[in-house]
Amino acid sequence: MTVQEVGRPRRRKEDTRLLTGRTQWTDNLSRPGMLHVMFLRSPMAHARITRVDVSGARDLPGVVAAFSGQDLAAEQGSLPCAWPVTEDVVIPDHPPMAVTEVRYVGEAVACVIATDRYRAADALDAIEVDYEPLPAVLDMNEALAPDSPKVHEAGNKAYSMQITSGDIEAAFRDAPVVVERTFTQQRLIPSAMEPRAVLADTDGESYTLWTSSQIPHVLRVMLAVTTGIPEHKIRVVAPDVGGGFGSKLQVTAEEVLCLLLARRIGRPVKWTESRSEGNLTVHHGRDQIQHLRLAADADGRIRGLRVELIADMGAYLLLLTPGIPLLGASMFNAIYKMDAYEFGCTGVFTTKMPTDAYRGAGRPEATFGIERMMDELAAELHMDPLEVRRRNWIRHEEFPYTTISGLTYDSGNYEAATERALSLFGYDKLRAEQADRRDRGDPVQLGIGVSTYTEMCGLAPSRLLGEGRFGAGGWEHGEVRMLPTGKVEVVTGSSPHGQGHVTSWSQIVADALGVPFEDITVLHGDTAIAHKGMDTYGSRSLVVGGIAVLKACEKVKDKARVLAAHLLECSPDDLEFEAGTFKVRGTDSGKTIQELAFAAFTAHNLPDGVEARLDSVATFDPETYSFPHGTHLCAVEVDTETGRTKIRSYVAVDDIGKVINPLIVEGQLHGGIAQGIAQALFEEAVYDAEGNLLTTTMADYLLPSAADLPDVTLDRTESPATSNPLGAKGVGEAGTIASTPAVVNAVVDALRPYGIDDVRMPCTPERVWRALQERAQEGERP
Ligand code: MCN
Repeated sequence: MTVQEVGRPRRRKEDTRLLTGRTQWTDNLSRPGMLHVMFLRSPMAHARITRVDVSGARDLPGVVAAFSGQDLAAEQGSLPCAWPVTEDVVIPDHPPMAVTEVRYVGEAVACVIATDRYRAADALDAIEVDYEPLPAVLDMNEALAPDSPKVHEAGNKAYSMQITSGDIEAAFRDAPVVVERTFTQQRLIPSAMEPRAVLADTDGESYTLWTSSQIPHVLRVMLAVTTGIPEHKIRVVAPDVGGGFGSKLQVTAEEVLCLLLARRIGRPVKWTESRSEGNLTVHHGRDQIQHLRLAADADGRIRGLRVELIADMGAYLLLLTPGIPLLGASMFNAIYKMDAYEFGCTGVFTTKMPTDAYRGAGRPEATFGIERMMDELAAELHMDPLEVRRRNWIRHEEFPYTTISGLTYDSGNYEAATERALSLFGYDKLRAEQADRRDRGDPVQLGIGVSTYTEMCGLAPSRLLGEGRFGAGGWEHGEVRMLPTGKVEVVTGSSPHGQGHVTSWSQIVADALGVPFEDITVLHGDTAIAHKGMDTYGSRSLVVGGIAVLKACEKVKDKARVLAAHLLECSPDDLEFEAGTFKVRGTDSGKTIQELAFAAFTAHNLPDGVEARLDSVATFDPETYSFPHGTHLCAVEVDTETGRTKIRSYVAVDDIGKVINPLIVEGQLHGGIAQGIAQALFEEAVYDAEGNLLTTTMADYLLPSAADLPDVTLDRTESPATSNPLGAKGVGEAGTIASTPAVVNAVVDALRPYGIDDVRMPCTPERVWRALQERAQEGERP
């Protein structure tokens, strides 16, 4: 009997190599004659460049070349923005190396190429740059004021847009309850384990770029468009990639520049960022001000929701910058029914590092907004936060359900996930303890936070992306090749960088073709091997890329059936396929798929018109997005004397439909939840009044360590997706999206008796302590 692979908690095939140092990180790669490039970066947030003199650097030992932005101006083009969200969005020119003006600290202004990176770094000191300072623009609201200094000639507004559904005026008119809050989504810095690194080489005619990227395929197209090098002359390789979390979903200045520099000097050029260089210049995430108003009836039923966002674009629009806040546009209404919804967003330029996709991209922000509002509504009505959610959520028998923002959720069961979470969490007991601590005036208060989230992932149907003015499609490509000896080679357009696709794709193929898991290899991340692809982001790889591979398997089986029928001298309809063998129904006669692969290879006896190959390709473009959901519950202890928050318990029950590999899924959730907790309690990118980033090191930018994080209790419920044949939903971002509001709701819940109804993220001990002191001065006591 063959074991079903899909659903098995297989250990990852990738890990033996990854954990024993036999990896191919970009920085490990070397090419004959390779040189190293280092960039001189602007120390000013905003300034005119009046002079750059690189001649002092050129004379230093080991230095091969040095260039200013002016030297590259004719060939460097402008970094692309592929999401012109509105007709009139302002997309400023964005030279990879600044030529006349710098607009954030860290922008490259010159570079040195030398025989090693240390000589290159030292030589940067010999470059002279004269700047004429211009005013920094840091605060989003101030940037929008008419008298604000301008980041770009066209002004500081990149775009604004509004969507309304239902009669929003009527929903708010005479509403018995209106809750209004302003939340800040602080700026975050993605911190992948592997810093960014690029190696470019050319033979004078064609180019190869090895880069720590999530998007080798998208990058190849964009490099061709940006540099004018013909697409067929560019090969992009993403070797082993040590995480990205959205930060490597980018066409970076350094990638474009390394390619151009290799062309200039005709030798391979490598750049690897230092951690502090990375904090300055990897694109940042979040950074929104959210103004929300929720109108409800006295029994807690939501009438309408108004959302007004101001989103910090930073100094330029990178690949997806303006679209990121809009990924949350259909998500603020979340799992709740309401009569009307209004969403408005203004994208603002400031003199800071541009923002772009960071795990969840737009959806964590939206989920935070609505889940915080649900708790505030509950507090206003003196109701249990779960009860107010129950009164508003879509009931399981109502699926498929088209929400007020126009998305149709295919399946879900919020009741089941919540019930399971409640029993694992011991909700009633914790509420009793909370009441007791409040009564006793315990300096350590207990807070309970709820997040009943959903999200929209699996990006995505090309048709819908087109309607949203996204610059590309959302299909994925898969290829399955039976080798002569019966082994299987899978080629995927997905580009894993920690998600374990090699393992989960092997599980899918093992079941589909009836071949052993060990007999399957998965190739990816090289445009010369995986010719087509749309890469990995938006928790899309399984529900788009995995399905493309499954579809390719189905086509391989169709071909194999024709060959089997020919060899077994029967009709294809008389064959049944089970556990890798085509059998003539009702007999013992059959052919294994491995035998058929060999028969296709020898080609001695093929039916007329059948080619000597057993392989196939498929492209999958789903009809809709993927809508995982779940209930996360968090209990915190907040020390009111020190402001310190300790997460006491955390329960996450997620519904991601059918699961391919439960072990990988657990890992995704653990990592995701850690990242969401990090936003709630730890991380923040801080700029000073002149626009200098203060959090350039890991001592200043506080990433939580394992010791700061709680044990997480995970469980699952299962509402299979109807949008793909596996019934699976995406999971890569779910934990991050769900957890931030669960934690902040818990902190606020602990502090509510002190008159506190919000703490700005990250809820550091200092912020909590200050909030308590302010309320104490106002006379608030529990
Ligand atoms: N999976 C499964 N069953 C499901 C859903 C998923 O077994 N029902 C498995 C998949 O087969 C895959 C993994 O879980 O092996 C993640 O699948 P998916 O949800 O499709 O997400 P992607 O593979 O597209 O990964 C992207 C997602 C995103 S958007 C970010 S950001 C993120 C994340 O993945 N960045 C990561 N997880 C990360 N994990 C690591 N280690 N490093 C990152 O940078």
